[in-house]
Amino acid sequence: MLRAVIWDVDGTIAETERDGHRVAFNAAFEAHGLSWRWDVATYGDLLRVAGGFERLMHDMEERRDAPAGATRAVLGRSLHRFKNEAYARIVAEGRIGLRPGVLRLMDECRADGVAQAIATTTSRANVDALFHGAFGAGWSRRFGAIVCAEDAPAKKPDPLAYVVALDRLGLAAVDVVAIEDSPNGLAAARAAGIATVVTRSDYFRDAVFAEASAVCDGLDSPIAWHGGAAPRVDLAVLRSVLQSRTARLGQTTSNGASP
Ligand code: XBP
Ligand code: MG
Repeated sequence: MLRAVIWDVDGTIAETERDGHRVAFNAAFEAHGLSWRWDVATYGDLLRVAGGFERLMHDMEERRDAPAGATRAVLGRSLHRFKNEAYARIVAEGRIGLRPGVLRLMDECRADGVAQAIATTTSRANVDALFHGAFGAGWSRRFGAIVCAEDAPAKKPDPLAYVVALDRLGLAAVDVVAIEDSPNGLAAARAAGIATVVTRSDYFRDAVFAEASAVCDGLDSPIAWHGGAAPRVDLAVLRSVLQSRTARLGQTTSNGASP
């Protein structure tokens, strides 16, 4: 039985990467007197590495003009801090909106008593900046658990963020659906045993999501899953996706009943 939806943030709730984090990283490079710039395609490749700081350190490994050793880590911290401040300004200016269908599905969950949680590799401050603009000052009341980088330092594809979210919700994986946009996010949710609906984000239009329970181009777009299809993703779709997966795996739900 569907008891909770666990949301990824970047790419899933909002298209934050290309015009948010990427632009903010470039502003950080410029402010530090560095000629480095990440164009749209380069940043897409770098998204293989989850976590902005980790992404930066990975990129510096390839650069001959990057400092080495402890100096590199200090520069990385400074750039990442600046990037997050710049990102907060970008979202505060209202330049990054919610993806279509997100608010509708969140409101459906709320109206139907389905809990919601966040499982993201980004920081609490970045989530706060984005959600404050999108949902208002009381945004955190929407969620039964909010798991950010500080709560789950092992980044996706590690399942930790999802494991912590399940623990805080007090729910078993079999009663939950995750919504993700990226291969790393899908791998994390699947490693935690959670059925996952992928809503492709701009950077992952062509990625392969073989482990997903269902894949769509957005929550307001058509979706098909084992045993069903619908013109958009609503709560009935999430319930059906979960039910079909549970039945196929021969699992029982947390109250012991067959689905
Ligand atoms: C997306 C990420 C994040 C952001 C940048 O994670 O990998 O690292 O790109 O944020 P998710 P930080 O889709 O799981 O939310 O710089 O704070 O890491
Ligand atoms: Mg994501």
